[in-house]
Amino acid sequence: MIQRVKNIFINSKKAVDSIIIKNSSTPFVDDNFFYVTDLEQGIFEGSCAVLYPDGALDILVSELESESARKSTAHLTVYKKKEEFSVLLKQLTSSSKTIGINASGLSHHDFNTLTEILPQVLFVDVSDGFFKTRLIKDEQEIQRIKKACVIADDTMGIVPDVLSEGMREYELAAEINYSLQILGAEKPAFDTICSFGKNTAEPHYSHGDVKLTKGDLIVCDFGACLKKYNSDITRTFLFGRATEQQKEIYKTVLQAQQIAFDAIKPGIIAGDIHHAVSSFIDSTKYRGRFIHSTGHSLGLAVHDGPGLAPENTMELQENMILTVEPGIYLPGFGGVRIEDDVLIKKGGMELLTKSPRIFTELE
Ligand SMILES: [Mn+2]
Repeated sequence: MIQRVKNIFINSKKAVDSIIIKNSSTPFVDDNFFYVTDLEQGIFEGSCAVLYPDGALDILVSELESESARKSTAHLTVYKKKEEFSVLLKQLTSSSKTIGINASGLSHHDFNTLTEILPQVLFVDVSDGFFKTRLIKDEQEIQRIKKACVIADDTMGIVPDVLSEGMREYELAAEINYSLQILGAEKPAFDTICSFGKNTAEPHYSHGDVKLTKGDLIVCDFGACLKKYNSDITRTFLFGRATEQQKEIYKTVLQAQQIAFDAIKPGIIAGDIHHAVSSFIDSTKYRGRFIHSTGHSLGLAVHDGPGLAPENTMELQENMILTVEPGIYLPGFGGVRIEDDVLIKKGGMELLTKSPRIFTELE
């Protein structure tokens, strides 16, 4: 993990003597703590990591997490009482005058605590160093995300078999979550989305008690979390026979996704991919009905950083992993979204999720 730590310093615009990652209570535990320690288990509330420009890493954890922490190659210091935490953190950072923090992942309360413990230190936000480093995945990260994608694909495969008339959205969500976990995921990557009928017009609807009826569009959007890395996939099915309009919307979304796939390669500006997709949808009668970004970066967090968003001027680079997920949403009628995860490679991309993308009418 030495290289990850070094890269965070290299990718930060501001030079600092060391960097502190400080976790609060869940859900305010910084993913970057797991990024630098490579710990796959544990919660690590209140824990702290100190990073040095040469790639060295200290972690400061409570006794509760000490056994889990030993699985990291980082140099470990254990504190028993809260007062000890301050003393030990002072020792670890004694030669640092300027210390970087991840302002995007540090609570205001914890920032105040740090300034109280280290009153002489100048704290500088180096969150750019974290997110730039995490955008480019190393081999271990790619392998974990690929495995998380296989679990998501295998789970998508069970959806047609478990659907039945009158089934409720939460029942389908439960089947999906069970499948993810029985196939080896630690947990669903996020609150599984299963929407039926007109609820499919709400992109972030999770699931409710609506019953499945003939003619419904079905949107399933979920992912697997494996060793803290995530996949994210969406498929839209049709229960019964599709109308011409449902078929047309689906075809339009599928074409929009293909436009992105054909354009994605290193050197292309992320925002340009989004504009190609959205201007295609806007050239059809569904103008204005694509209401979110084309995709996001994927990794330790499901929304791991900027992706194929309209304002994103970053160039795509090899070993980025992004989602590609165009959709069309008609309030009161329904929506269609198709989402896949892609790895940017030399000259193009590799599709990591492989579930069929044809419009499936299920009886
Ligand atoms: Mn997504």
